[in-house]
Amino acid sequence: MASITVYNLEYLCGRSETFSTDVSNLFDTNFDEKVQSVHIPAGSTWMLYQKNGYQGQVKILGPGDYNTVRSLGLQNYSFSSLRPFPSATVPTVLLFKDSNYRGRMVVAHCKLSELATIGFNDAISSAIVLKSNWTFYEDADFKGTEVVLTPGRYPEPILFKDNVVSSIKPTDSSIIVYRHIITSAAARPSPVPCPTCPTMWCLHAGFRQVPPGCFTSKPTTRAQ
Ligand SMILES: [Ca+2]
Ligand SMILES: [Ca+2]
Repeated sequence: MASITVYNLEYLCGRSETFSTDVSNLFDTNFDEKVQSVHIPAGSTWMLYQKNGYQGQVKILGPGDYNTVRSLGLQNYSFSSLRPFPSATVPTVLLFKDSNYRGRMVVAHCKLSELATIGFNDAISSAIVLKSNWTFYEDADFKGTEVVLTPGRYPEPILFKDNVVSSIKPTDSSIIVYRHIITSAAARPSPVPCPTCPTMWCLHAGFRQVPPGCFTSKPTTRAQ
Protein backbone atom coordinates (compact mmCIF):
# COMPACT_ATOMS: atom_id res chain seq x y z
CA MET A 1 0.00 0.00 0.00
CA ALA A 2 1.23 3.47 -0.83
CA SER A 3 2.36 5.52 2.13
CA ILE A 4 4.07 8.80 2.90
CA THR A 5 5.49 10.21 6.13
CA VAL A 6 5.71 13.95 6.75
CA TYR A 7 7.77 15.63 9.49
CA ASN A 8 7.56 19.02 11.16
CA LEU A 9 11.36 19.43 11.18
CA GLU A 10 13.99 19.11 8.48
CA TYR A 11 15.96 15.89 7.92
CA LEU A 12 13.05 13.64 8.92
CA CYS A 13 13.07 14.89 12.50
CA GLY A 14 10.48 16.02 15.00
CA ARG A 15 6.86 15.03 14.98
CA SER A 16 5.68 12.85 12.13
CA GLU A 17 2.51 11.48 10.63
CA THR A 18 2.12 8.68 8.09
CA PHE A 19 -0.67 8.69 5.52
CA SER A 20 -1.79 6.00 3.11
CA THR A 21 -4.65 7.76 1.36
CA ASP A 22 -5.73 11.15 0.02
CA VAL A 23 -5.47 14.10 2.40
CA SER A 24 -7.33 17.13 1.08
CA ASN A 25 -6.31 19.35 3.98
CA LEU A 26 -3.37 18.47 6.24
CA PHE A 27 -4.61 20.97 8.78
CA ASP A 28 -7.68 18.81 9.34
CA THR A 29 -5.44 15.90 10.43
CA ASN A 30 -3.31 15.31 13.50
CA PHE A 31 -0.49 16.93 11.57
CA ASP A 32 -1.45 20.58 11.54
CA GLU A 33 2.04 22.03 11.25
CA LYS A 34 4.21 23.06 8.34
CA VAL A 35 5.74 20.07 6.55
CA GLN A 36 9.52 20.46 6.65
CA SER A 37 10.66 17.07 5.32
CA VAL A 38 9.14 14.03 3.66
CA HIS A 39 9.87 10.31 3.43
CA ILE A 40 8.36 8.19 0.66
CA PRO A 41 9.09 4.44 0.84
CA ALA A 42 10.01 2.24 -2.10
CA GLY A 43 7.14 1.55 -4.44
CA SER A 44 5.18 4.72 -3.69
CA THR A 45 4.76 7.96 -5.62
CA TRP A 46 2.79 10.89 -4.30
CA MET A 47 1.37 14.16 -5.57
CA LEU A 48 1.91 16.97 -3.07
CA TYR A 49 0.08 20.28 -3.40
CA GLN A 50 0.83 23.76 -2.12
CA LYS A 51 -2.76 24.47 -1.14
CA ASN A 52 -5.56 22.42 0.31
CA GLY A 53 -8.08 20.85 -2.03
CA TYR A 54 -5.24 19.83 -4.38
CA GLN A 55 -4.60 23.37 -5.58
CA GLY A 56 -1.54 25.55 -6.07
CA GLN A 57 1.80 24.22 -7.20
CA VAL A 58 2.20 20.45 -7.36
CA LYS A 59 5.22 18.20 -6.93
CA ILE A 60 5.13 14.57 -8.04
CA LEU A 61 7.64 12.74 -5.84
CA GLY A 62 8.86 9.17 -6.07
CA PRO A 63 10.51 7.10 -3.33
CA GLY A 64 13.18 8.86 -1.29
CA ASP A 65 14.04 11.11 1.62
CA TYR A 66 13.28 14.78 0.97
CA ASN A 67 15.19 16.36 3.83
CA THR A 68 14.08 19.94 3.24
CA VAL A 69 11.21 21.47 1.31
CA ARG A 70 13.71 24.08 0.12
CA SER A 71 15.50 21.33 -1.80
CA LEU A 72 12.28 20.87 -3.74
CA GLY A 73 12.37 24.49 -4.82
CA LEU A 74 9.78 25.61 -2.30
CA GLN A 75 10.76 28.85 -0.64
CA ASN A 76 7.92 30.33 1.30
CA TYR A 77 5.40 27.54 1.46
CA SER A 78 5.02 23.85 2.07
CA PHE A 79 2.36 21.28 1.32
CA SER A 80 -1.27 21.39 2.39
CA SER A 81 -2.76 18.43 0.54
CA LEU A 82 -1.48 15.18 -0.94
CA ARG A 83 -2.67 12.08 -2.73
CA PRO A 84 -1.05 8.85 -3.92
CA PHE A 85 -0.07 8.51 -7.55
CA PRO A 86 -1.44 5.19 -8.81
CA SER A 87 0.75 2.52 -10.32
CA ALA A 88 -0.39 1.14 -13.65
CA THR A 89 -0.41 -2.52 -14.60
CA VAL A 90 -3.45 -2.10 -16.84
CA PRO A 91 -4.44 0.78 -19.16
CA THR A 92 -4.58 3.83 -16.91
CA VAL A 93 -5.20 7.55 -17.36
CA LEU A 94 -5.52 10.20 -14.67
CA LEU A 95 -8.04 12.94 -15.41
CA PHE A 96 -7.93 16.28 -13.61
CA LYS A 97 -10.60 18.95 -13.42
CA ASP A 98 -8.05 21.78 -13.37
CA SER A 99 -4.82 22.43 -15.25
CA ASN A 100 -1.46 21.28 -13.87
CA TYR A 101 -3.00 18.17 -12.26
CA ARG A 102 -5.04 20.19 -9.78
CA GLY A 103 -8.52 19.76 -8.45
CA ARG A 104 -10.65 16.68 -8.56
CA MET A 105 -8.90 13.59 -9.98
CA VAL A 106 -10.39 10.48 -11.55
CA VAL A 107 -8.36 7.36 -12.34
CA ALA A 108 -9.76 5.55 -15.40
CA HIS A 109 -8.86 2.03 -16.52
CA CYS A 110 -11.70 1.29 -18.94
CA LYS A 111 -13.59 3.11 -21.64
CA LEU A 112 -16.11 5.68 -20.48
CA SER A 113 -18.77 6.47 -23.06
CA GLU A 114 -20.26 9.26 -20.96
CA LEU A 115 -17.99 11.14 -18.59
CA ALA A 116 -21.16 12.77 -17.30
CA THR A 117 -21.88 9.56 -15.39
CA ILE A 118 -18.92 10.33 -13.13
CA GLY A 119 -19.58 14.06 -13.07
CA PHE A 120 -16.69 14.82 -15.40
CA ASN A 121 -18.37 15.94 -18.62
CA ASP A 122 -16.66 18.92 -20.30
CA ALA A 123 -14.38 19.27 -17.30
CA ILE A 124 -10.95 17.80 -18.08
CA SER A 125 -8.18 20.42 -18.08
CA SER A 126 -5.10 18.20 -17.62
CA ALA A 127 -4.26 14.52 -17.79
CA ILE A 128 -1.52 11.98 -17.19
CA VAL A 129 -1.48 8.89 -19.40
CA LEU A 130 0.28 6.07 -17.57
CA LYS A 131 -0.38 3.00 -19.68
CA SER A 132 -1.74 2.40 -23.19
CA ASN A 133 -2.76 5.13 -25.59
CA TRP A 134 -6.04 6.86 -24.81
CA THR A 135 -8.42 8.53 -27.24
CA PHE A 136 -10.29 11.58 -25.98
CA TYR A 137 -13.54 12.51 -27.74
CA GLU A 138 -15.34 15.82 -27.79
CA ASP A 139 -18.75 14.16 -27.65
CA ALA A 140 -20.26 11.25 -25.74
CA ASP A 141 -20.27 7.72 -27.22
CA PHE A 142 -16.81 8.22 -28.75
CA LYS A 143 -17.97 10.79 -31.29
CA GLY A 144 -16.84 14.22 -32.43
CA THR A 145 -13.32 15.57 -32.66
CA GLU A 146 -10.87 13.12 -31.21
CA VAL A 147 -7.21 12.99 -30.26
CA VAL A 148 -4.97 10.12 -29.23
CA LEU A 149 -2.75 10.76 -26.22
CA THR A 150 0.34 8.59 -25.82
CA PRO A 151 1.79 7.87 -22.35
CA GLY A 152 3.01 11.12 -20.84
CA ARG A 153 2.00 14.17 -18.89
CA TYR A 154 -0.38 16.78 -20.25
CA PRO A 155 -0.45 19.65 -17.71
CA GLU A 156 -2.37 21.91 -20.08
CA PRO A 157 -5.04 21.05 -22.65
CA ILE A 158 -2.53 21.33 -25.50
CA LEU A 159 -3.57 18.36 -27.59
CA PHE A 160 -7.19 18.62 -26.60
CA LYS A 161 -9.34 21.65 -25.98
CA ASP A 162 -10.16 22.73 -22.47
CA ASN A 163 -13.38 21.48 -20.88
CA VAL A 164 -14.76 19.67 -23.93
CA VAL A 165 -13.96 15.97 -23.51
CA SER A 166 -17.10 13.87 -23.08
CA SER A 167 -15.87 10.28 -23.60
CA ILE A 168 -12.57 8.39 -23.51
CA LYS A 169 -11.25 4.94 -24.23
CA PRO A 170 -7.93 3.11 -24.23
CA THR A 171 -6.65 2.36 -27.72
CA ASP A 172 -4.02 0.11 -29.24
CA SER A 173 -0.64 1.39 -28.11
CA SER A 174 1.18 -0.38 -30.94
CA ILE A 175 -0.22 2.04 -33.52
CA ILE A 176 0.26 5.75 -33.10
CA VAL A 177 -2.36 7.73 -34.98
CA TYR A 178 -2.74 11.43 -34.36
CA ARG A 179 -5.96 13.05 -35.42
CA HIS A 180 -5.43 16.73 -35.48
CA ILE A 181 -7.83 19.55 -35.05
CA ILE A 182 -7.84 21.59 -38.25
CA THR A 183 -9.61 24.90 -38.22
CA SER A 184 -10.79 24.81 -41.82
CA ALA A 185 -10.85 22.43 -44.75
CA ALA A 186 -8.57 24.79 -46.68
CA ALA A 187 -5.98 24.58 -43.90
CA ARG A 188 -5.99 20.81 -43.93
CA PRO A 189 -2.68 19.49 -45.29
CA SER A 190 -2.07 16.03 -46.67
CA PRO A 191 0.28 13.86 -44.62
CA VAL A 192 3.21 12.79 -46.77
CA PRO A 193 5.65 9.88 -46.53
CA CYS A 194 8.76 10.86 -44.63
CA PRO A 195 11.61 11.59 -47.06
CA THR A 196 14.19 10.07 -44.72
CA CYS A 197 12.28 7.15 -43.18
CA PRO A 198 10.48 5.30 -46.01
CA THR A 199 8.11 3.43 -43.71
CA MET A 200 7.11 6.50 -41.70
CA TRP A 201 4.83 9.50 -42.13
CA CYS A 202 5.74 13.11 -41.55
CA LEU A 203 3.77 15.82 -39.84
CA HIS A 204 3.88 19.14 -41.61
CA ALA A 205 2.93 22.76 -41.24
CA GLY A 206 -0.80 23.17 -40.91
CA PHE A 207 -1.18 20.57 -38.24
CA ARG A 208 -1.82 22.36 -35.04
CA GLN A 209 -0.08 21.60 -31.77
CA VAL A 210 1.72 18.55 -33.04
CA PRO A 211 4.43 16.73 -31.11
CA PRO A 212 7.62 16.51 -33.17
CA GLY A 213 8.68 13.36 -34.95
CA CYS A 214 7.67 10.79 -37.46
CA PHE A 215 4.91 8.26 -37.01
CA THR A 216 4.31 4.70 -38.07
CA SER A 217 0.77 5.36 -39.25
CA LYS A 218 -0.54 7.93 -41.66
CA PRO A 219 -1.99 10.75 -39.56
CA THR A 220 -5.69 11.23 -40.07
CA THR A 221 -7.06 14.75 -40.27
CA ARG A 222 -10.56 15.85 -39.48
CA ALA A 223 -12.08 19.20 -40.30
CA GLN A 224 -13.36 20.90 -37.21
CA1 LIG B 1 -11.66 22.07 -16.14
CA1 LIG C 1 -18.14 17.68 -24.94
